[in-house]
Amino acid sequence: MASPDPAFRADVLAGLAAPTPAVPARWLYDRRGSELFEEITRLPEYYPTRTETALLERYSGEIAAMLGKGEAVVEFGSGSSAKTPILLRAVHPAAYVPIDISGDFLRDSADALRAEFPGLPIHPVEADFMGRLDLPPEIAAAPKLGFFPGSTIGNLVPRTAVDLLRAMKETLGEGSRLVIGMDRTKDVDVLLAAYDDAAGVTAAFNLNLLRRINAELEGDIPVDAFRHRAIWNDEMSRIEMHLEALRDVAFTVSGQGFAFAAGATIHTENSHKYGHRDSRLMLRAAGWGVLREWTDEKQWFSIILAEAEPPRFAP
Ligand code: AVJ
Repeated sequence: MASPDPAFRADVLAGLAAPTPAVPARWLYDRRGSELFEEITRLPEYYPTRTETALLERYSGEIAAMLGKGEAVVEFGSGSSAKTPILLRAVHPAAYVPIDISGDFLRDSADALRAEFPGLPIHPVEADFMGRLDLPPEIAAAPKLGFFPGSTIGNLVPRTAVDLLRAMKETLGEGSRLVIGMDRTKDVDVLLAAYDDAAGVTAAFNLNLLRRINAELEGDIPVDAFRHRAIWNDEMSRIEMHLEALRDVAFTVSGQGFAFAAGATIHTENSHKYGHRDSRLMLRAAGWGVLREWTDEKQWFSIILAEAEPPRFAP
């Protein structure tokens, strides 16, 4: 068994005891969780991945045409992204810098890209990109293009999203550009289906958190006493994933006792959805000016090209 991660334990124990029980979404993505998420991206109901991929295939030439030569592409949370090659083929960058907190993921995806793009210098950075970080000295002189696809920004509440966007600006520097994917507000039925699919893959993804707690934190949570719920929170403009107790249930995690009444929930993930003006406002709040936005026919997803604005006097 994997040795217990103290941060995981601290988040789970504090989160389950909180007045509104919640566990940070990043703990959903262990090996099994990441596999299940990959499966989610192929579901008929889950439109974001295929919509964004189609947008990149269609418009990465236009994106490239708006950039200079010799860009260093810096990808935040590169994971096992299939979208990266689409951008790299169009942009012909001078270097590629994948940043990820998981060294294993990082090395695997860097190896795959080295095979596909021989001659492209790749400088992986194993780091948490939530704060400002130092880029490899090899790309110091190159203009920077940040890449943050997948609507990953949607996981964060706006306050944290703005912190992250500002940190990205500090990492990349003034005058840099950013290509970011953001999921749009849309018909609630479409959203709910995407986060509560008929095959039950999203349910398995959510419930996997309880299995992970049991396995890694000496828990005895009866997993079958919980069910997956996807809720549209209109006030916050987000889909919320919860685990809802089906009956009164008591359990322990790392020796600490918890009780949930039937109907009580553990909040496990947010997926914020942004309107056209919402995304611009959030980017501007972090110092990014929008240069252009591309969306699909249904306006379900958008790809935005932004530029890090210099500090300036304004009325
Ligand atoms: C990885 C955060 C982009 O919010 O759509 C998908 C995660 N959770 N189905 C999203 C997710 C359940 C996904 N992101």
